[in-house]
Amino acid sequence: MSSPLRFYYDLMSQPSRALLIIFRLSGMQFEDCIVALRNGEHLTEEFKQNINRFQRVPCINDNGYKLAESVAILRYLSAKGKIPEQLYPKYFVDQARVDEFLEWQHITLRVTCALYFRTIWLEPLLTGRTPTEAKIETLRMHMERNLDIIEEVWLAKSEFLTGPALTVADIFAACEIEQTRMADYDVRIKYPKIRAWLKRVRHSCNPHYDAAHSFVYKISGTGPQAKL
Ligand SMILES: N[C@@H](CCC(=O)N[C@@H](CS)C(=O)NCC(=O)O)C(=O)O
Repeated sequence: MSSPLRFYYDLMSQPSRALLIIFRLSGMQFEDCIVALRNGEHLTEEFKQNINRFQRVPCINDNGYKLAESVAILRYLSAKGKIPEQLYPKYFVDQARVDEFLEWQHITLRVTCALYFRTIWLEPLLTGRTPTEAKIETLRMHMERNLDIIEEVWLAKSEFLTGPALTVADIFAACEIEQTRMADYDVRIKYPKIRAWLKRVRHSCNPHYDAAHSFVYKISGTGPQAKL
């Protein structure tokens, strides 16, 4: 007998939130397996042996089949018919456009937003050391190089990143950008198109978007409605 898909995640993790929102929008059945990264629950030998050999989240266990990497998980579940094609197109041309974004974002938007968050919020918490102003400035510049590309290239001609409607590309990107709120970065100040697009993404994904970002809102002290 098959058991429901187990989904391991932490709401502090950007790709975890993206998959959670996608799963909820897809109406998928799954078992919530929350992993508290802050308590090092992923660092145990048991987690490594039985859940994810890379000791990261998100990851899944689909009736004994273990898989890590958010984009691989998305493609696997799409191939199984679990993700609606409005979110991840089946037609190869449209799918390639979404894939283009997913491949682009990993080493650009994700790396630089995550590094900004880690250095300004997470590392001081873990080590007690705060980064220098010069370091913050360099990280901000690197991150903004990619935010510029979102504003000027991806959002140049369309309401959403890869066309006129929401896809998983928007959800992955929004979750990365929302993470920077916790490092007191407000993307809305410099980027009017990103600001309007984030509102559209949130609106298209709610109530799941706000639920997935509950910790981000709480820690940053800035709800989605916060004024500049
Ligand atoms: N490329 C992976 C990234 C996974 C990842 O970096 N997960 C982080 C949380 S966002 C994690 O589990 N970190 C735990 C650690 O590094 O100890 C994906 O897209 O799933």
